[in-house]
Amino acid sequence: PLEETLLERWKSLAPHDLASTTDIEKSIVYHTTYTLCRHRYNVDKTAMYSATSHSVRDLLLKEWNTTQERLHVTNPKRCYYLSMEFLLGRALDNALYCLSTKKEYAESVKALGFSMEDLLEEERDAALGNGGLGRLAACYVDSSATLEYPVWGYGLRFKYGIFKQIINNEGYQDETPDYWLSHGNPWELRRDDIKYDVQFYGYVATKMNDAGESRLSWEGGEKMYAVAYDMPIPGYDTKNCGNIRLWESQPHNLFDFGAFNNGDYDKAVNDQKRANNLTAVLYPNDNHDSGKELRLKQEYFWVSASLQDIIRRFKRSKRPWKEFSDQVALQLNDTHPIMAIAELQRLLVDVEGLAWDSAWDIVTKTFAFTNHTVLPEALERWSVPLMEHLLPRHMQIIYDINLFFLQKVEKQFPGDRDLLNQVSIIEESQPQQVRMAYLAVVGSHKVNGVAALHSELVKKDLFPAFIKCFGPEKFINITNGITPRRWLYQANPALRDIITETLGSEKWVTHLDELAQLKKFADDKAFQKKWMDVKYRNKQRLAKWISTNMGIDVSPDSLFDIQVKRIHEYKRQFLNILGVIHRYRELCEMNDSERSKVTPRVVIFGGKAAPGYFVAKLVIKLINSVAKVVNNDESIGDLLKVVFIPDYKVSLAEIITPASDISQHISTAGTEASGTSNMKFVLNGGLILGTVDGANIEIRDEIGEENIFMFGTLADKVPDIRHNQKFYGVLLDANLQAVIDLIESGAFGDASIFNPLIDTLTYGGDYYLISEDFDGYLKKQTEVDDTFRDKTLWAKKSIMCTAGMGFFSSDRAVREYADKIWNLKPIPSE
Ligand code: CBF
Repeated sequence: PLEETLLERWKSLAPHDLASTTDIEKSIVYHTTYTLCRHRYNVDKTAMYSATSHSVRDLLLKEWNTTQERLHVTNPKRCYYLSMEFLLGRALDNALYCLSTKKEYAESVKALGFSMEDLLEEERDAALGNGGLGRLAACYVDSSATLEYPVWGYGLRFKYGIFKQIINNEGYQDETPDYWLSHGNPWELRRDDIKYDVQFYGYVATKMNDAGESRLSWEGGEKMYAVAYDMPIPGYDTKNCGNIRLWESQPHNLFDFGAFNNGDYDKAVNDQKRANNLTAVLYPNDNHDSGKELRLKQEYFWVSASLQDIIRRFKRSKRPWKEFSDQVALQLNDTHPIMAIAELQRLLVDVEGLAWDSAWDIVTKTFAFTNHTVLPEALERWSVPLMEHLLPRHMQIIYDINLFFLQKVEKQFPGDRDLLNQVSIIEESQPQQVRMAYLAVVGSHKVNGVAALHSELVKKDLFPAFIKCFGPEKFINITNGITPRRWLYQANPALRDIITETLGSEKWVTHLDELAQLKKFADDKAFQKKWMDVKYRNKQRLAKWISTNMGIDVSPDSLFDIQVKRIHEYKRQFLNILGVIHRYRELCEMNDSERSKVTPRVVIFGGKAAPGYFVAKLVIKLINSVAKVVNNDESIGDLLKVVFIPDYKVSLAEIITPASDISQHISTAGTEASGTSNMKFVLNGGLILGTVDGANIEIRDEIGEENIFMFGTLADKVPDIRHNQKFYGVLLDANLQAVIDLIESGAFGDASIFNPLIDTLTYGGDYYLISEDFDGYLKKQTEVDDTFRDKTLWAKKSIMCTAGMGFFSSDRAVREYADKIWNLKPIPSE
């Protein structure tokens, strides 16, 4: 460390704020010249975006540094959010809003000959995630930074994020790599000084330590470096700045000179290739475990580097090990980071020399686990032989954790063999499997679900035997939330402005409950008009996007009905498109007078299917085949249009979400843990059509059941219906049968293509209960049409929707985590 007098000198020389637009212009020109090395005759939009981002980044880094200094001095307890995915989207607009400097930057950019809107469009989405889980992590780091909680995210720096989706001429999904880093990334900082060894394979040996005791030690195998990249996360209206630390894999030996000298050029760079592969791609599965060795390697690489980094920081505090959990909280975002439990135990016992029990006490007080799904196919299990091969010492540790846990259970419930089987971390299958979620329950002090119904199902269906062992208190609910900054303030400027004008301040941006005051304006005709004008403008914006990018003209006077999310059987986009075909069939049979009474609709879909998920990809194909027929049927005109927006991502969601009249959240009851897009749509004054599932239920409770269209089987009835279907077969709803007949007639092209999809309704039972729910769905859709024709009623409902959404702020959710799980206090920046 520098001497006191030198420190003062450094402080006096610290860069100043950019006080005027001239300062901002100078800073942009500086970065164009020196960071990008571009001459003023050679500045295009991409360069200008980059220079502007570097300039904004300077402001952020200043806050980042003062935040770190503050944390260094106060040394508070910190929380680390371990998430395989952070679906951040674009950074520039968000940073400008958080720093309250968008207006000044827009003026400066204009003065330099560019437009801010154009520059914002230059930015590639940071798409390091698949769907809800990754976007939730992004909302939580935003809220943590805004609320000044000392929280860091830890993840992986994937060179290619989620693939880019292309819809080919036949209407199928194709995938191409997402080269999101090809123009550089101004929002990250590579930290060459922060790197750790991560080991794989090898064997376990017994060694003597300095005190002459024998210790197990992991030897041999392969090593890689994990190199840190930091992404500053701005808080809104605060000088606090959060951070996400992402790891990139690097080879230990960059170049094998021996091999090179022997003429084996491929071998000379072999290590480099292997290492680079490790963090190259994000697995594109949502709610599905792929069970691949590379995935396990990624998971271990990430948690090992993160824990080494966290331990290094802890050691700097010079506190004794027994205080580790007073200093550190670790949140496991779903099953992907669970190996961290075994890794922390290994680091404490094998490397730091703690006794097993002391180490385990620390581990269980430090970790907490969030479950995001009850779908069995998403709960990771790793085969014991694979684990023994890749992580031999961890496998021993897991066996020991299991043994000691089962011994305790046996003591508590003597002779209960069934219970032992039910809670064992090792599944006795061929080959044996490690049940990662069970390891998480045993190794954490709290387990939470992400919406009220889901948290009940976690207790009832996933971990019932563990309730017996640990009691119910270990299992809690924290309903998800979304950040109002990105999902209203930034995505919907027109609505933002009338809310602020009506409420008289911007307090709602950080205190979302304030929106409740809008209720008193719900019947006010003038306010309703303003409100619906905003919705109309947002629909125009989306219509323009669709026309420019897809060549399809849709009318903003129609009802915009949107379903955007990952394509998955449980989310039932299939039900939606079957409903569209039913609507088309009815339209075709109507005379002109009947047609004149119809509410015109634009049905918009968007979402990616995992590349190996055949049925989901077939749903995309069906949607596009139906769209082709319906959109080209001149007799139908604007009464029905179908649009599949390709490559759905965060930046598109920012345009799509504010434009919905209705959005669909129609999962089979009990399958969608929470959903968060439902919250985004309602926050933006969109009504929803949904099943009694996930957070839909709590949204209904907050906004009032008269403001939501709900239908469908209840979760507790689902098992019986499935059971009956097995015995008696599926009785297809008559309207549904007519729809299927139409598909099978070839009305949407070669019908045989769709056979595997139609078979999911009949062969072996209609697992997702589409037939069961079809009639209720159609009836609700009719109710939607009728209600939409009553403009005053619709406007009132729309206002009531936004007004009731205070609870769903991620600020509330993060506070709950901090209070109920992390025991964390904010560290004020001023
Ligand atoms: O909790 C966040 C989201 O996570 C998922 O996307 C997931 O990946 N398991 C769930 O499917 C969503 O219901 C949930 O909102």
